[in-house]
Amino acid sequence: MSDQLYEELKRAVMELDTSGASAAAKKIVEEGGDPVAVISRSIRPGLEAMGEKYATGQAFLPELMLAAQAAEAAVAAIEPELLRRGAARPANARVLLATVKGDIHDIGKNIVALLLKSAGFEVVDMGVDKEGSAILQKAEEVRSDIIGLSAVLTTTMPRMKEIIDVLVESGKREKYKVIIGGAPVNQAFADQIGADGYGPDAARAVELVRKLTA
Ligand code: B1M
Repeated sequence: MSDQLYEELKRAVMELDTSGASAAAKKIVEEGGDPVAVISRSIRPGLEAMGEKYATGQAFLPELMLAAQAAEAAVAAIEPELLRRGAARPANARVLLATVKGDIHDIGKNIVALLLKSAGFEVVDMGVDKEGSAILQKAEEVRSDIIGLSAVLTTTMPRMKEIIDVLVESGKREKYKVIIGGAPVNQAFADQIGADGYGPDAARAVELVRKLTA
């Protein structure tokens, strides 16, 4: 697999080219490329570069939205291959995922959901902008083993701590493993708020879930 196709996909995301991004992603997997590398080598760097342009005033919100659409089209193009790879594996634990209240970023969380499913886990994805109380209610309802929280804004990181605090106060902390992720989150923050783990990217989030449910 040539590096050129990964570059082409990254460029398509940065050029807000939805059909080009979809076509490049599809081509990579058709030519035997690793769908996980599509995320780490093309989609994430492409969006990060757009975020940098946004932060420095070289791109504006509409462009971010279009880049997100191009990224989503690329993810959709690799989804069948990712799920096919995991199809033979049985589900061995249930993971509840949500982006916390005040945050509508979901591309990273959706990739985590996809990779978890591909690894054989059952995923209940609540979506974005979710209140802690709703997340905890859902965890009870679906009897999840893991609660996975995503936050991409620095301003929404404190919602993660609030959720863990409620678990502690209600005597339910031992019932669930709580994992966190998202660009501004790190291991030190996970330790500080008492999370059971932190996933720097989707592939390592899957490893973490495997370890916690072994
Ligand atoms: Co927004 N945005 N955005 N945005 N956006 C960022 C996050 C920002 C860093 C851009 C910048 O300024 N450089 C900045 C935040 C600054 C800060 O927090 N200090 C920002 C801002 C400011 C905003 C708005 C406030 C802009 C505005 O309205 N003025 C607004 C906020 C809306 C809200 O949430 N309330 C906003 C809106 C948007 C869009 C809607 C346009 C769009 C989101 C579309 C969508 O998600 N459907 C968007 C986008 C696309 C971005 C950037 C460019 C890309 C985010 C992304 O998808 N990355 C982002 C810049 C950046 O990240 N550098 C930016 C790719 C994705 C694959 O990576 O999400 O990190 P990531 O996920 C990774 C890992 O983190 C990990 O695995 C994933 C895959 O490897 N991971 C987990 C994620 N969740 C996990 C959970 C786990 C484990 C691992 O366990 C449960």
